[in-house]
Amino acid sequence: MRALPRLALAVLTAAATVAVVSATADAAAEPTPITVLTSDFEDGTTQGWSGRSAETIAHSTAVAHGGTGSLLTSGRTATWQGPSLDVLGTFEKGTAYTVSAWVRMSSGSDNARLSVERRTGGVASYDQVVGNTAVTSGSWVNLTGRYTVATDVEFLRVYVETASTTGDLYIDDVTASYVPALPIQTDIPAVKDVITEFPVGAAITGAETVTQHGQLLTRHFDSVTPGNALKWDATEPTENTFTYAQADPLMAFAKTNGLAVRGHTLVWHNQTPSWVFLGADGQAMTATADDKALLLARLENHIRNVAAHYGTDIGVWDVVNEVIDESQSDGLRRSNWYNVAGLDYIRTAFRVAREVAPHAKLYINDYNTNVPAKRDFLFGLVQQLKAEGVPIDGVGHQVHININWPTVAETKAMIDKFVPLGIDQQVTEMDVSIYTSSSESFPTPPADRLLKQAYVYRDMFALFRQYPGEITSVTLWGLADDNTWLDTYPVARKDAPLLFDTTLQAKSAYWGVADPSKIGASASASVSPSVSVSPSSSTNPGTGSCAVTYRVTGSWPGGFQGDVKVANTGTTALTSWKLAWQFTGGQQITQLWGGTHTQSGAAVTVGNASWNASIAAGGSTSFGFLGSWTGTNPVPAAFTLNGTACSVL
Ligand code: 9MR
Repeated sequence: MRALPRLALAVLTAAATVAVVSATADAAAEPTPITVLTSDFEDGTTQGWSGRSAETIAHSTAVAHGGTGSLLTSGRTATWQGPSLDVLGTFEKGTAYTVSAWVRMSSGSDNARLSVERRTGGVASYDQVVGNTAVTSGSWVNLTGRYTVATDVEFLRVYVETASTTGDLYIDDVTASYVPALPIQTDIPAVKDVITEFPVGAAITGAETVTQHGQLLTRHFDSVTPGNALKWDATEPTENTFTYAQADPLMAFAKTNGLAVRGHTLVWHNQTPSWVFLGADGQAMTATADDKALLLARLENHIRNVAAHYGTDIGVWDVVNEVIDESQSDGLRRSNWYNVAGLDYIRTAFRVAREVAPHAKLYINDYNTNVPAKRDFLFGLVQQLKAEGVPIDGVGHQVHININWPTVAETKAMIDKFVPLGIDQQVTEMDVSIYTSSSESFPTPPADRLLKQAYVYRDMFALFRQYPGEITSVTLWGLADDNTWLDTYPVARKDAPLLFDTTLQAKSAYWGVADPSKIGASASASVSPSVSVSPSSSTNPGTGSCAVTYRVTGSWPGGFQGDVKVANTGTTALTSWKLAWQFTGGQQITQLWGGTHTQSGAAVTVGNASWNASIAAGGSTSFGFLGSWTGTNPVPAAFTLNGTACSVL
């Protein structure tokens, strides 16, 4: 691997409480990162790495991922022991770092993890940057994930550990880098101001509460759902030991900023520690009376503690999550919960939640509720339980969808189905994948997919707004495309399912929600939209003065990414625009979004897309592009907008 410059980090923000982790598969899809840490072990030293305990850390030339050197850890006596590096002075609070390490066993095989230990006030927390990944002695395996320190810390170390064995392991070519965040746009409407029929929310981790992310969140959203922090594994990792280290800072942020909170989730088959399902004899529970009684007692204890801890601060609870499986003849998921306790786990969960949180709306939440078979099983279950007196207040539709699926009509049928039950409905986890199959993968979201996605958001929100009496909130499963679970599910690839892009700027999807007139009067989402509209060639009477900001946001051998902001500094609105410049280094645009382009030799002309044709006086718009270059990549010196020279910022 080529050596990367070691850059000193200017500022360490001294505070932190929660660190946030999310795996990403494709950091390369982002603009060029700034590298803050490189350990290539090519200088014969351990480059500051040490053990976490008494294990031995040594430079090695036995194997290497790149060059001739690597780092060997031997003498491990526990799986959590491994090579670790102090990053307290390197990682800045609120910045999302992509951390990458190559790992290899000396012999045998295991699963390796990339983790971070952080301490606040002397209390240690352990965050997983990359989860268990199979490693062997035969080849190097890359672990890459994203990590944001979101609260104050006095200790911060990144380390590699294993899942089961204590064999010797090598690491090499460890890097950490970040993409500088852009300021959020303050000249666009707030989603929460546009959508007045119901509150609009976003799922968050600590990373969404700091710096520009926190600003974007509070500017556009009415409510938040902690994406993982309230789940069982986070709140009761061992029996009757309750920890709120992840959730408390998020709750405090919500309170300070007047955000409502959806509590997610009290009962689920995932992210539930294995001890929950072990009987008194330490064996896996079965459907015996004793095991059932113990399981329901644990469930009751869990809900009493977690729901009581937050009291009235949580106005809605997803009491049970994903209990339907339409492939079963009775439609009920064969989870450990069901296998041991039958439907009584659902009855108990709602009864106890109502007792502890009588103010809260209690929800049954599920995905694919648009699928008729699943929808109908869910309907039947809610109907039955309500008839029994189980206090279910609402049905949560997750709405994890994609640009081609489902149709608006099927989604409407989903909502209509539950109306006769007289219960509330909420959209709880909406996102719109740009992919339509597991075999697709794009390094950069293609413009036509993003436009189609915008139409889906437009049409789905238009539908939801037709049900102001039934739909009582809509939550998106994330804030911006830099942090989405879809980057690793169903396969590792960069997805872009939300309203804001990886640099927190509004996408066409945002305009689909906030002002659909900006994305053109397309056909409905189920029909392929035209990608863009050629700019008008007529002269624009409104042309006045203009200012252009041209920025290279990423650069790599042979390629680069650019962002161009066009500001109308005149006094008259533009109704269409055409920006022209000369590339003097032989650069060639290969793909452009937010406009249409032509290039003839050095001469580039970019016209507006259909949705950003008008630029108000004092307003601005932006477009981005990918280009190729060789030799040098000089920034264009001059631009004209509709034929008039602009100032260059
Ligand atoms: O967003 C969550 C992700 O960070 C977790 O890794 C994942 C693991 O279970 O759970 C994700 O959230 C899920 C939610 O709790 C329930 N519906 C599906 C969501 C996406 O998987």
